[in-house]
Amino acid sequence: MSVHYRACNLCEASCGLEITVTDNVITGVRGDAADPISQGYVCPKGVAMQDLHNDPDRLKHPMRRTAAGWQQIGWGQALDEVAASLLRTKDKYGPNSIGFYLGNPITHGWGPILLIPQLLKALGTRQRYSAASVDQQPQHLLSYLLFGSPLLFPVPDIDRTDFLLVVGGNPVVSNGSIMTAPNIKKRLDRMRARGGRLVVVDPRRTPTARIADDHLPIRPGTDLYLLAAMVQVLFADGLVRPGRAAEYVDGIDAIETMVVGFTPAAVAPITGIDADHIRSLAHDFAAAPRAAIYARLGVCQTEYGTSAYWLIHVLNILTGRLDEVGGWMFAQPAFDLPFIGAKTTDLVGYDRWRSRIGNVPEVAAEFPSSVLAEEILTPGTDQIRAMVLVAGNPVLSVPGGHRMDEALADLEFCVSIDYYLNESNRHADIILPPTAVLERDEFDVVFPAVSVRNHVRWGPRVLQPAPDTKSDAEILTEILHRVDAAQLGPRRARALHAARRRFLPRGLVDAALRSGPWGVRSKAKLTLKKIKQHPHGLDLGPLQSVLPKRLMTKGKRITLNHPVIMADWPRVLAGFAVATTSRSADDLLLIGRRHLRSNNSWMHNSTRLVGGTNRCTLLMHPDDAARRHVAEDDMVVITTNAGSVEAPVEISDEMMPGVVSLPHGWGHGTRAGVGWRHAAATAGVSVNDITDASRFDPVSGNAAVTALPVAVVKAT
Ligand SMILES: Nc1nc2c(c(=O)[nH]1)N[C@H]1C(S)=C(S)[C@@H](COP(=O)(O)OP(=O)(O)OC[C@H]3O[C@@H](n4cnc5c(=O)[nH]c(N)nc54)[C@H](O)[C@@H]3O)O[C@H]1N2
Ligand SMILES: Nc1nc2c(c(=O)[nH]1)N[C@H]1C(S)=C(S)[C@@H](COP(=O)(O)OP(=O)(O)OC[C@H]3O[C@@H](n4cnc5c(=O)[nH]c(N)nc54)[C@H](O)[C@@H]3O)O[C@H]1N2
Ligand code: SF4
Ligand SMILES: [Mo]
Repeated sequence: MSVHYRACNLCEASCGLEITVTDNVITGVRGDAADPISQGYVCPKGVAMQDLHNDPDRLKHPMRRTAAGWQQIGWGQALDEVAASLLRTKDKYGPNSIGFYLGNPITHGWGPILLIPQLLKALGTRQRYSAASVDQQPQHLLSYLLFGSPLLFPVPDIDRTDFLLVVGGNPVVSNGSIMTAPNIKKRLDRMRARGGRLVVVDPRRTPTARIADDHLPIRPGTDLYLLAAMVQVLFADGLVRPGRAAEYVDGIDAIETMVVGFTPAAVAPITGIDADHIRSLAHDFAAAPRAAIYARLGVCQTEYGTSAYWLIHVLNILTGRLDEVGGWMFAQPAFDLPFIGAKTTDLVGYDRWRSRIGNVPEVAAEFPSSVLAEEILTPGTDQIRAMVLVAGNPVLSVPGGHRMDEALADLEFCVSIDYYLNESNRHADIILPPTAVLERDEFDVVFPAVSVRNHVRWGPRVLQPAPDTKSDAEILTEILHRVDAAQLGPRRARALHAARRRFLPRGLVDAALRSGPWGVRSKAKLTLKKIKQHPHGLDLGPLQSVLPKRLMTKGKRITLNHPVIMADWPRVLAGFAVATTSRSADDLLLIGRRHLRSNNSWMHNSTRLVGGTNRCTLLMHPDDAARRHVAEDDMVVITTNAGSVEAPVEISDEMMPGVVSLPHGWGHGTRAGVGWRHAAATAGVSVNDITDASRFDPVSGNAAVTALPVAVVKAT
């Protein structure tokens, strides 16, 4: 038996794990008590990581789709065919006929993060799509507009704050997002134990709301108005005190006139939160010695995601929280992704080009996934004819699932790098399965950049991979090599290939660490070798003030009244003018939810995670159920302008009346030919079969999957 220490990479919390292995089989997983950041915490998914490694449905060999079904083929042949097909498409239709869809797990692997930009560049395509545009695209855009890098995110300094306002996030269940804070519940409990206050704004009384001092149920899709009213109160009541930020933030005064009409009295009937409560919330927030507002999906996944999330920054800045202890701070990662990403890729920018369908601006070199299906299906110049799917499942994850199905089936060529045969890559021509997480060395290049405490860890391989398997990094390197050989000639390609194999990802990470903020010229003197000597990871201490030095904007200044927001504001005002205050009892708004034992669409093959309370049900308030004569577990038909699905009802007063909730990532049994057998045998439907792909924030392109109008009737 051997014992290994390794961070979990299933979610952003990145908990340290202690993994015991006998004969190359995992025999136990628990939290690593010596991990300085997670201190022994582990959630059920971390424990279930062994199921992934033991799963008989996991793909281990390249596969090719033939008329007679899937056929196992060798790596050499598979990689040759992939490169040749991509190059053939490029020759025939031009570089923009090749599309990439990058799924959420790419952020959890150093291979994809460091190599995909190179493959995109080698193929010369701008057709880049990812899960980010169903998730956090407003946050990338605002980080670029305000701080100069789409990867430079402030996080709440929760270990030192006295007041945390959470808007549209459920970190006790999601374990935190764009905020790496393992064992968040304990951190929040500690905050409350030292006299701090937790306030949650959410249409549902979530597990996070349940431990809060104050839960404000809000009508979905109206956070923008609540936040604008809080800003209005700050100006009206003389509470604007930006502190040190006044030295490098421009445009604060201009905001007063923007929010002048958003009085608490005007927004109360729209949001469902009464005016006095809004006013006292603004006052309490401003008065707290240390405070931060944090927001996630409930704010981003709306038609006003960018302007709404901008108000999160505005509130933090106007009350002097930016870059202050206990406030809205920046991590300083040893591998400085916000800086390196800004300097070495084309991510820094906005609206440099637009999508062919919908004319939507690129954000950090990406188009919205909501238009991907139409980009594939609509004839014309730059129509996508080949797709590269990496660690993604857009059929279940992107609005308009049926149309995505049609689109992927219509391609001339599709390759997927994934170790499951999922709802999306069942349409692929070739699937290249990488080794799973514990079979590869790993260094987290992403999440220390959004950590609530600075840290760094090395993740050594825990299990020996089966012979003749490849990691994501090796697969991408091999495809690149073949593309280079065809485009640059064998000699240059060989030289590049040799350099990449020597340097990527390990050498690059070591070089970045040495020259980085904690590198050889700093007191920490970090190198990869030194980090490897600390199997539990290295604590680099609490967050430090870094502004204005760390800003990557021109002149290191923040333009708070940014022209992009000013240009969107007339739309915001127009929406406010027609925002409905009167609603019929038949109207319902649909929101999503996550379960502690879920992981988007892809851990439903683990028997220990699925079942019990982790089911695909429609949560509904008792009054709404009674009005529809619906009882617990009755099947109901849920209908939107895009279609209908059926699910059993779960009645609970944790829902706000008029709001229902259906989780995403389910419905594996509704499509033929998926490879995860337990998942396919599990009941459920895909909410993205009824979400509306035409509903997105036009500024960032982020899908508006929350606050979706639905009708619910008892199934006959
Ligand atoms: N309606 C609605 N839709 C949503 C959301 C919502 O709240 N509501 N949430 C959105 C959000 S936030 C996200 S992030 C997306 C997620 O959307 P996606 O990223 O498209 O989907 P996932 O379910 O994460 O699927 C991940 C795939 O990656 C594979 N995989 C896992 N690990 C690895 C690896 O190391 N290497 C490789 N090559 N493959 C791997 C898995 O087998 C799986 O097939 O869904 C979005 N869709
Ligand atoms: N267990 C588990 N953890 C996960 C994941 C998972 O699938 N399962 N997925 C990971 C991923 S990819 C991500 S992006 C993160 C997401 O992290 P979070 O954003 O914390 O996750 P959600 O549970 O989607 O939280 C969104 C909250 O917004 C609320 N909400 C919906 N609409 C509105 C609205 O209009 N206004 C307001 N104020 N609130 C609203 C919902 O009720 C929900 O509680 O979680 C990550 N962690
Ligand atoms: S919270 Fe769970 S899934 Fe997330 S990193 Fe920790 S153990 Fe893994
Ligand atoms: Mo996400």
